[in-house]
Amino acid sequence: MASVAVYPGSFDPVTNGHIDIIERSAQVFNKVIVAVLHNRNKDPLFSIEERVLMLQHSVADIPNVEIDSFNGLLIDYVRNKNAKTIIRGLRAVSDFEYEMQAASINRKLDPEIETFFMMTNNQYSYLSSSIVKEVAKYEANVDGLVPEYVARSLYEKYGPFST
Ligand code: COD
Repeated sequence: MASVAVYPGSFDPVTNGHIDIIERSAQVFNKVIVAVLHNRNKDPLFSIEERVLMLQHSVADIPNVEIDSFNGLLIDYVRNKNAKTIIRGLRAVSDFEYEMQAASINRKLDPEIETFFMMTNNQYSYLSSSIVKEVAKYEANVDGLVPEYVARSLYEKYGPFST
């Protein structure tokens, strides 16, 4: 049976930390679906279409990765995709509390679906979408933090990088 895993997130925008998790999980699972949450309550910088497009550009060379978006409960989406695994990345202890809560509620909702945690690559342990937006907002250089296409998209939102 082919193993299908879902890597869910906001990806506002996708960073090199996310890309690292996607690349490594694509080596473990037959298929990885990166699922972008269409969250109407939050106020994202990038629209759902922009976030999906940035991901598509960034992982176009990995054949077993698919980009999608979802609404509602993650567990329903995962079940509908016939996936058995949710992938999450862990950076620091501060991630643990939220991740444990989420994994526990998802397990309660469907005990057949497991959450797999992947430790961040040390070089990306400080990296988050929020940090990247903060840096870009003040027109500092985001090279090495995000894929090239994402850097260009940030440039379009915030203006040229001056450092
Ligand atoms: N290195 C490694 N991993 C990283 C890095 C990095 N530098 N940066 C981020 N990550 C990991 C995060 O820890 C996370 O696992 C993943 O990448 C995505 O991160 P974000 O910030 O883009 O996405 P989140 O954490 O905001 O996504 C939250 C969900 C959308 C998954 C969650 O809110 C959800 O499932 N919502 C649907 C409603 C639901 O089902 N709720 C119940 C369960 S919480």
